[in-house]
This record gives sequence, structure tokens and C-alpha cells, in this order.
Amino acid sequence: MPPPPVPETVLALLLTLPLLASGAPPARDLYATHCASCHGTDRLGGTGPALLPENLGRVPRTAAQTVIRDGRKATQMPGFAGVLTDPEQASLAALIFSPLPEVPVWSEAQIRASHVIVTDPSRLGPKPDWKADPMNLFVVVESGSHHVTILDGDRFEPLHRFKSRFALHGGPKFSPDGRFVYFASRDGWISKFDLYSLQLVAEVRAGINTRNLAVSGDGRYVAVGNMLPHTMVLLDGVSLELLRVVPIADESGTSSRVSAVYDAPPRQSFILALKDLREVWEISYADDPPFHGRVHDYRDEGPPPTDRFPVRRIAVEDYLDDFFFDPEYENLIGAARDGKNGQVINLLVGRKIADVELPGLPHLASGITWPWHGTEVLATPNLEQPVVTVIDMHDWKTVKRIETLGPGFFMRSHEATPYAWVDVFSGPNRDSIHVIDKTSLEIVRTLRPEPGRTAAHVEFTRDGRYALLSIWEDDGAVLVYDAHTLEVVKRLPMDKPSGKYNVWNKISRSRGTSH
Ligand code: DHE
Repeated sequence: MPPPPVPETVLALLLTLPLLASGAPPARDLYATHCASCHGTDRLGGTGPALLPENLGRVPRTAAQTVIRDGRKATQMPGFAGVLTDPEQASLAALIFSPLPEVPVWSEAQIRASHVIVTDPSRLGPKPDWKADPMNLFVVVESGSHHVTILDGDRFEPLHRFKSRFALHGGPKFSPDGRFVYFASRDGWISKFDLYSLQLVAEVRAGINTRNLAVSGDGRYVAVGNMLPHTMVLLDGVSLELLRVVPIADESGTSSRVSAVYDAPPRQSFILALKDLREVWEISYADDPPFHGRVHDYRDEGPPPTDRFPVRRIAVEDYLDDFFFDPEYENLIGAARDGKNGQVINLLVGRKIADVELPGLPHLASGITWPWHGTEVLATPNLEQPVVTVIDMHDWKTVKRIETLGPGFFMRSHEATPYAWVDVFSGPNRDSIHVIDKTSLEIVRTLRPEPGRTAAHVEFTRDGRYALLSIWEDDGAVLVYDAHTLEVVKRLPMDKPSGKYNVWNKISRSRGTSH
């Protein structure tokens, strides 16, 4: 008979013993010195993810120690080789796998208590308080000092700048008319901002550690995907009031973090990829849902589950860490962080219909599509490999692998430009941006806007004439490029502008940008 497993707390203690014998500081002190500023003093997450057994489901302990030693690709996690000894790294790995004395909860009551209406939505005026094209505004997230700038996309002048919640992450999402913008912070705060009166409307804390948010195509609902607790939270799109907490778990009670939630407007549903269950979930918000389904509810509070927001669960072959839709929202293309290939899941038949050649770590959230020689192609950068993969969306075959100067994070184009732009986010060439011809699929120009400084994340103006690019540094800038001549026409100093989002391109779901 195999020996019974050693409890995690005992294991953590055993691994700490050599450390104590060597006179090195205990893991808790090491954690406070090296980890707490990003992962939170309580390990519940900050700019980095929560570090709890509940959130490390797919990470083996040896892999955790490797990450501590070498860092993690495509994240802000640095390596601690040379800073921490091997036993110190091992004791930290043991610490993060040891459970907290109390499992953190974020109950419906806590969500409700956090809700605040800052400006009564019924008292908002009908017109903007400023003169500019409301469809050509940019929302720029400045992650250096946690601010947001609202930029006039014709004159390239800031209209307003305000302090945001700490560590916004993911693309802000717009109401269908483009008037309101919704932000999610990594620590679970959802904020709704009125672009007409330039003020906050409402806020609510939907989770402890949040992945991202989606706004329904009719603007009635906001869906928040959480990493901790394992839930999706449905909010009212007008007031951000809590409507429903959907626990993410299968029949056996195995729960999962949400990898990402996106809206699929033609289907009137939210689609979720999950990190710890091999399933894709579709949650309908249609008044007359086309399917019925309830989820196992392991909570001991809240109303009994009803069919108002039915859940359809689709089994998939591998976990999905992120995904991307075709323009018709019939297929989703997803990949696992450690997977060999991507999968195409057809939402009509509810199963995988093809594999796609996407090794490494494709950044599908940043995928874009365009028409090409009578077909439609999708292109995605890769967080691990120096390549942009171009795939034919009719037969799902790779059309081309475009070699780049390093792994890229963000890719963008616009219907009115012949070019697609992709950054080189990591490595020695992270100051470079490639401009790819969408017909020949060749790199036609490599820009080095400010040598030695990270250049990343492009977004086009409404008409596609200008491309705005970030100098991703604390004393960074947004550079405005003429998208035809590829010359800089304006430089706007900003504080690590991590992303910028054009109202029209987002609400019209331009094929050249993320949704
Ligand atoms: Fe992101 C979007 C996941 C690390 C900046 N990132 C997204 C989205 C997902 C995602 C699923 C799409 C959400 C949406 O828009 O609704 N990001 C992840 C990770 O899993 C990863 C690799 C690890 C993590 O720590 O969560 C990760 N992301 C980062 C960073 O380290 C970045 C560079 C800096 C930061 O701000 O944390 C970063 N992610 C971004 C940005 C977007 C984003 C700027 C929005 C892109 C867009 O243009 O739509």
C-alpha cells in the first residue's frame, strides 16, 4: 500500500528546516521581502496573480520553483537566481503551496456591500460636455501611476486624466453606444466611467483576483471572470449591481479559475475559457435562451440557481488559457499555455472541429483577422517564439510563419490600412515594431521609435489614418504615427501607457483590434 500523502503544511515545514538550520530567513520573511509587493502581503494577488494552492492547480511544485528561479515568460515575474539560494527558492515554493488558515471568500454579501453609485445614471446629461468626435476618442491606460487619459483622436490632445483603481488589466470594454467604458483591476474592482460627463458612474468589487470583464452586446450585462474565487459574476450594465454569482465547478465539485470571458453578440451569450477544467462555458443572456442548463452550486448562500442565465458546457481536449473568435462568432480558436497546438471549437455543434498549428505561447487575445486572397486569415503573435503565425480560417492550415526579432505581445491593424503592426515585447529588440504587408505577408519595415526603450501596443484612429504606439516606460509616451508614411507626427508624454482603445474600432468590432 502506498504511504499516505504528506499534508502540504507539514511538507512546507519540512522544506523549511534546512533553511532554518542554515540561518537563512524563514520563507514568510523571504516572501515579504521579494514577493509581497506584486502578489500581495496575504498572497491574494496584486499586479501578480494570487499564490494559493487553489490558484496553482496546473502548476507542479518543481515548475513553481523553476519560475521563482528563472522568471515567467510574458509576465512581469523576474527570475531570482543569484538573489535567492536553492533552499530559499524551495521554501518559497513550499510556502505558496501551503493553504491559508482560512480559505478566502468573496461572498455575494461582500460584493453587494462594496457596490457604490458615484453618479446617479438617471441624472447624466444627453450630450458630451466637450467638443470632439465621441466615436474617435481613445482611452489610454497609464499603468505606471495607475491613471487613465481620455484622448481626442482627431487633435491628439488629452480631454481628461483621472486616477484609476490599482493595476488595471485587460482591455477596457465599452457600452454598445460607446458612451460608457468599463475597467477591471487585477484585485477585482469594476469601474464604470461616463465619457460624456467625464466622471465615474459606479464601482463594485466583483472578486479578489479578477481575470477580465465583458459587456453584453445589448449593454444590459457585465460579466466578470475571476481567478479567485472561482466564479463568474454577472452585473447590471447600468448600475453595476450584482445580479448573479455563477460558481465555476463541475458535478464533482472541482472548481476552476476563469481564463477569460468574452461577449459573443450574435449568440447573445458570454463565452468562458477555464484554466482548471477542460471545458468551455457559454452563458446565455438572451430573454429567450436557446438552451437550458444549470450548474452545480457548491455555495451555501444566495438564491437557488435558476435557468435565467443558463449554462451550456462544452467539453474540450485541453485547457484553454485564452481564445479568440472568428468574425462570425461561430468558432473559437483557443490554446493552452503549455499546449502543443491550438484547437478550433465550433460553437454551433459544440465540439472541436480542427487543430491549428500554434506551438509556443500564442497570444490569442491579441489575434486579428483580415481578408486575404479570397479567404480570411487570422494572425497572432507568440509570447514565447519570435514568430507571427498566419492561419487560413477556412481550412485552418498555416499560411505563413513570419519570423520576427523576438516574441511579440500585441498585434493590430485596421480595415483602411494595408499593414499589420506587431511589437517585439521581450528580448534585446524590445524597442522594435514590425510593419507587415497584409497581402504579401512580408515585414516591410521595422521601426525603432526610441532605441533601448520598449515599444509596444498599437491602436488605430477610427479612420485608420494614424497608428498610436506606446513607449512602455515609466517616463514613456504615446507616439502618433502617420499610418501611410510611417512617420511620427506627435509625441504625448505618458506614464507607462500599457494600452489604448479607440471607441469606434471597439464598438464596431473592427477586425484589426481586440474585442
Ligand atoms: Fe494581459 C489583455 C491574460 C500578463 C497587459 N491579458 C489580456 C487578456 C487576457 C490576458 C486573457 C484579454 C482580456 C480582455 O481584454 O478582456 N496577461 C494575461 C495573462 O495570462 C498573463 C500572461 C499573466 C498574468 O499576469 O495575468 C498576462 N498582460 C500581462 C502583462 O504582464 C502585461 C504586459 C502588463 C500588465 O498590465 O499586467 C499585460 N493584457 C495586457 C493588456 C491587455 C491584456 C494591455 C489588453 C490588450 C488589448 O489591447 O486588448
